[in-house]
Parts: sequence; C-alpha cells; structure tokens
Amino acid sequence: MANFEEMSKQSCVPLKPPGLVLQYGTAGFRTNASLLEHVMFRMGLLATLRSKHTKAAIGVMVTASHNPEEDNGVKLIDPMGEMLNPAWEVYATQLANAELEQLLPLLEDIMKKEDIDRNLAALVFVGRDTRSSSVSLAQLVIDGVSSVGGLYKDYGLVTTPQLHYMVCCHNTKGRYGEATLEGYYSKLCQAFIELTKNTHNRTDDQKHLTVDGANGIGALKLREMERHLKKELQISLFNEGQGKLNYECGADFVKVQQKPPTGMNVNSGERCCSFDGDADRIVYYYTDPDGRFHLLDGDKIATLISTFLKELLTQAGLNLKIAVVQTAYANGSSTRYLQDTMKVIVRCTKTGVKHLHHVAQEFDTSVYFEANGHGTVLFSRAAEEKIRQLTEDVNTDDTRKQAAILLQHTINVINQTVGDAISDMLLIEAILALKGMTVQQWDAIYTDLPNRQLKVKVSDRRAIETTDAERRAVSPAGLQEAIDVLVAKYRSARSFVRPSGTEDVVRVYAEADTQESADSLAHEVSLAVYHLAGGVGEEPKPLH
Ligand code: NG1
Ligand code: ZN
Repeated sequence: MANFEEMSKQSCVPLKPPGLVLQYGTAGFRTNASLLEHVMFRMGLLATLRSKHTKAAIGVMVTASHNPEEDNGVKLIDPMGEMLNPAWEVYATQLANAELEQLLPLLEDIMKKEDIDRNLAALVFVGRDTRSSSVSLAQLVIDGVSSVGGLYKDYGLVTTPQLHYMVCCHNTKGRYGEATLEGYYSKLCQAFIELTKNTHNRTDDQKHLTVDGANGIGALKLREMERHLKKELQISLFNEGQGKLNYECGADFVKVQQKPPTGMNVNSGERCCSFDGDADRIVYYYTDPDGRFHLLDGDKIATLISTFLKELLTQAGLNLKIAVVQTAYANGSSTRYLQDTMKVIVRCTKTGVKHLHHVAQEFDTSVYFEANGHGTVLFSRAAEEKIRQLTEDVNTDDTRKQAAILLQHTINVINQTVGDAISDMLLIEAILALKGMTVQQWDAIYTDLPNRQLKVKVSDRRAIETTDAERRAVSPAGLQEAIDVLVAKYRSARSFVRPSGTEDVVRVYAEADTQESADSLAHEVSLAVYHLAGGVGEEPKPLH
C-alpha cells in the first residue's frame, strides 16, 4: 500500500464532496459526473482487492447508461463477466462514503475479513462510454488501481456488455472467446452468418434494419462491426453521435414515451430498433400505415427467443428445461401467453438484472428480459455439452443434427454474461430470417395490455416496502388495500408500486383493458401513494 499512502499525503487522491452519501445500487453508482471523482478512484482500489481475492481479472465500466449526458456512473464486473457479488456491494458503498482518513483502515479491514493476500497480483479491465466526463473518470479508476500496485488494461471506448465479455474471455483462458474487440465481432458475426446461411430468398427488405444508436457508444461499435456482417445485415444507422446522448432518443426514451426517437427516419412498416447509452438494452418498433406506433419491448423479445429455442430443442429431441424470467413490469399478456400457449416455466423476480440473472441460472436454458429491453439467454454447462455432443453424433438423424447445429450457433451469437444490445439484435435478426417472419407478424404473437408508468415524489421513498417480487406493498399501512380496491374497478387490471433504485421517486405501474383505464388507474394509484406515503410537491394530476 506504499504508493497509496504516498498519494494520500500528497493529496493526489480526489476528495469526497462534503456530506455526499452514495449507494451502490442496481446499476452501481450513478449521479452527476462532477460528484464522482473520489468514487472512481476508490472503485479502482476496490477492484484491485477484488482481483486479488478472486485471483482473476475484474472489470470496471464507467457509464451512466440511459441517464443524461451530464451524469456518469461506475459498475464493477466479477470474474465470469457477471455483476459484482452483493457482499462486495457493501464494501463499495463503505469505500465511496468514507472520509479520506478512514480509507486505509477500511481497506485493511476488507483485506482481513476476506483473507486477502496483499502480495498477490491484481488485474483490472477498464472501459468507458462516450460521455465527455468519462475519459478523466476512467483515468481516476486507473490511478486508483495503480496506487495500490494493481495492473490494468484500458479498453477505452467499449459498450458495457463488451467489457463484461472481455472479462469472461480472459478469466476462462479464451474458452469463451478472445478478449479483444476483433474477437468479439468475429465470434458474434460468424455465428450470425452461419445462422442465416440457409435462409432462402431473403429480400433486401428482410436484410435491412434501421438502428437508433442513442448518440452513444453502441453506434460507434456498430460501425466498427459492420464489415464483419458481410452485407448479410444492412444497417441504416441514426443518432450516431451528432446529437446529444440519450436526448429524445435511445431505448429508454422509446419505451417510456412509447414513440419513435427524434433524429431518425421511421418509414411506415419498416423494422427499427433503439439501443440505450451503453448498449446493454434494445427495443424494436415500427409504425403502421395509419401512423400508429408499435413497440416490441423486452417481453416481446423474450417471447420470440423462447419460442425459437423451444422449437429447436424439440426438433433436436433434447429434454432440456426452458424458462423465461421476468419482473413485475412484464406485460400481463406476455406472461399469460408464455404460460398458457407456450407452456414454458415463467418466473418473476425483483427489478434489476442481477436478480433475473441469478434465477435464470437455475435452469438448463433460460431467457431473461426486463420489459425495458435488458436481457439475454443462459445455457447451463450441461445443456451446452448435450448440444455439442449431438452436433458430433454420427448416429443421429439429419433433423436432429441440424437443430443441434443451429443451437450451437445460437449459443455463439449470444453474450451470456449480460444483456447486450448488439448480440440481442443479431439473434433477433437471425430468428426473423430463419422463420421468414416480418416485424408485424412477430408483433401479432400476442397483444400487449395497455399500460402506464408514472413517478410520484415522496419525502422518503423507503417508506414503501414490498414483497412477492415487488408486486405487493407491505408498508405504509393501508396502501396495498387501497390499490386492491382501485384495481377491482377495472377489467384485466393490475397495478403495483415500488421505490426506484436509481431515482428518488416511487414508480407506479398499471395495466388494464384500455389505455384510458390504464391511465386512469395509474393516476388513482399515484394519488393513493401521494396521500399514504408522504407525497411532496403538487398532487399528481390526471393524464387527460
Ligand atoms: P429502477 O429505477 O429501480 O426502477 C431502472 C429500471 C430497471 C433497471 C435499472 C438499472 C424500470 C422500471 N426500471 O431501475 O429495470 O434497468 O434502472 O438501469 O425500467
Ligand atoms: Zn444501459
């Protein structure tokens, strides 16, 4: 720790703004970029300790995803490319909030508790998004790593899922792929080309996709990847960075506003998609000849992918359990379709991909998606092995073998470490090509229940506590009863409230048989929250 002690004496260590308290939440630390210098340095320190503890490379990604350009944030990535272990989130919060003189004792304390050998080597992979603040903030992460003698590899501009991928590749000694951008592009694109190779008569229309890059890193990386696609996918890219990051564009804007992004030509009937600011979310959409907007969100994506996988597993004659993992925000129609028509296992978890990822790991094959478009597919080791064996089995018939080969390519096109807009896009495009399906046909698999999301400001959002995967409120007293009474007034209705993990608000979700009912229910529930959970500011106003 010699260097660190030197640095703190020389006051090179960025100071914590007085009184600032931050929490390592579902998306790591996230706030205005000007408040994050000390956090970055300290996450460099923590990543170094984590690397020594796990004897593996650890990732640190500097991004605030879909939040405004003025914000920034940081997330740590564990050895297999997964989110940071929850026990270490506690250390992250302690380090971020410690006063300077507490830092060294705190590091000593972590090393003691976790039995870390300080003489071990450490390696930290650093990546950043396109925010103007990200260059200097990523440098502070590196300074933190170096101050305690850790080694680092600076990947510069990468999407969040690309950094997760690099960490996994490195720590599996290349079994997952090569830990370079070239390695990432060639693995995913080769799998895409193999998947689409035998699709007949694909027209130029079917090969064409309009993409909204949210003016962020995803746009840059798509451009880099383009030549690997060998014209099998022809992309018209908009919002490449000439406009402001996430401003009136990107997956979050499109999902929440339920309208197309600005800065993009949306021609009637054409298949379009939007990435978010760090390219770990994707949503699809099109407009019909009447100018009506149709959104295909994470639930529609999960349905398309799980249908495809179930068909292939059946054709391959493989007896592997398939599950879809959702959150309370999943549209009720999607859950019903998956359970009743598709007959797959459906599980509901708390909001936040780490919860979905965790439950997904229980099954042979699982598709997990948040309605906002963050999600991926996981295959257990045993499932991957069975598929691989079948591709090599000389005694099996052609149908089974062909299905196994397609499953193999599907595994390779997917980024199993985390939701990945680029990888999800390639998988969706391949499925549509293989099925000869239009975006309209995909949309018609089931009809979404009209829904509405609102936010309510309260004095302390922790007043709301929930249970049953956030679908029921247990406090404050009387709130759930009030919601039950309101829901009973509408047809096919459902509503729940929960404190946001990333904003200082309570989120309200409602769905019902018509948009008017959904809007009105959401409003009535907002009022109940306002009155029973300490609302501040003006009383929520009706939408119409
Ligand atoms: P919060 O603010 O806790 O609702 C939001 C999203 C999550 C997740 C996180 C992390 C909704 C309703 N919530 O969380 O799904 O993506 O941000 O970015 O979309
Ligand atoms: Zn994101």
